[in-house]
Amino acid sequence: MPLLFRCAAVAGCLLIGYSTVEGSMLYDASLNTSASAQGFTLGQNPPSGGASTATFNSDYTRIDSSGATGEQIGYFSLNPFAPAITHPGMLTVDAASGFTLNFNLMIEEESHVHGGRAGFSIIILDDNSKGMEIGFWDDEVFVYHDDTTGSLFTKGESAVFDTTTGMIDYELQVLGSSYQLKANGSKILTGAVRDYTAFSGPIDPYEYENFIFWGDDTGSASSISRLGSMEILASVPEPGTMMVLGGLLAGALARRRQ
Ligand SMILES: [Ca+2]
Ligand SMILES: [Ca+2]
Repeated sequence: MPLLFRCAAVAGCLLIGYSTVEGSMLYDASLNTSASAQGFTLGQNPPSGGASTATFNSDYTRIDSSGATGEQIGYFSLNPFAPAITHPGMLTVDAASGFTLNFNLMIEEESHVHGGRAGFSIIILDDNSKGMEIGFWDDEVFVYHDDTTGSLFTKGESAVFDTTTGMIDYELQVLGSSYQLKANGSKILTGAVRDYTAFSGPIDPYEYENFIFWGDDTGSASSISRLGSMEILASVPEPGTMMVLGGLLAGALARRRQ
């Protein structure tokens, strides 16, 4: 519900910096088409001949990199070889105004060569390349440090959490300089929004803007995962956002309808 209308229900409330919320479903397994058909780009390393697979049905996309830990496989919201090719449903998101990523995920199994990597990750970056990379083990969820909260891509805050019990609804909320991650409605992680741009490489996805990745992005871990859906919600600040309800609100509503 747009915050404007939620606020409007409270007589006499003061509108300070109100915003509307825009939502976009980026992947919906029930459509029974691949995530590629729905706008994501599948990336694999090696590009061909690997053992890892991505398959889909009407309940989830299943990514299996368990046969080759050194391989990487996952879905990008933009084509890493042609970043102008983006998921048509991706929104402009900004931590300052706030955004939420909802996803429905089960980890069937995960293994890692060392304790600093996860075989399944979700990356989301805003329009300033700020955001989060969240790693999923079978029994733990954690956020990777950037170069200011710790050593780059080492394990940051973490929660002991069983990711294998079924399809779990995760909600990642980012607002300002902090985030929180909920699993089936319960908060499991909170901390600082990260900036991973210190990373450098021939492909440097951490520089991307309005970017999402999900899958196995490391040569040091593997997983089998099921992703049922992914939705992005972005708060959009309205201009002229300080007014008292009354005639000013009526005017604002009239303008919004134009
Ligand atoms: Ca891997
Ligand atoms: Ca960089």
